[in-house]
Amino acid sequence: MLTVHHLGKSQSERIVWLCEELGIPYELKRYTRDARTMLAPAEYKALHPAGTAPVITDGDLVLAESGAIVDYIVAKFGAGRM
Ligand SMILES: N[C@@H](CCC(=O)N[C@@H](CS)C(=O)NCC(=O)O)C(=O)O
Repeated sequence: MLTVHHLGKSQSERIVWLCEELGIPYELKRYTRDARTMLAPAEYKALHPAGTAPVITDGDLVLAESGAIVDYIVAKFGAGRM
């Protein structure tokens, strides 16, 4: 199952939008920024060495960088629609 690790107020909004537009099955896991520092929680930073949002997981795959994530999702789930 594709999981979108969604950090509020970040570029991961793009990935949620793409999944909704394609109508694909995915799990949304939400993470909240620290209310004072606005930084991502340590749990989020630990997902990928880049420590940035967005991140997706799909089986054993852990992928960062929004452009790479868009390419991956469109290639796997786009069915030639884009
Ligand atoms: N080039 C990266 C940039 C990712 C990036 O800088 N994300 C920001 C949020 S928009 C981030 O995670 N910053 C660290 C933080 O907010 O704690 C991408 O497109 O995915």
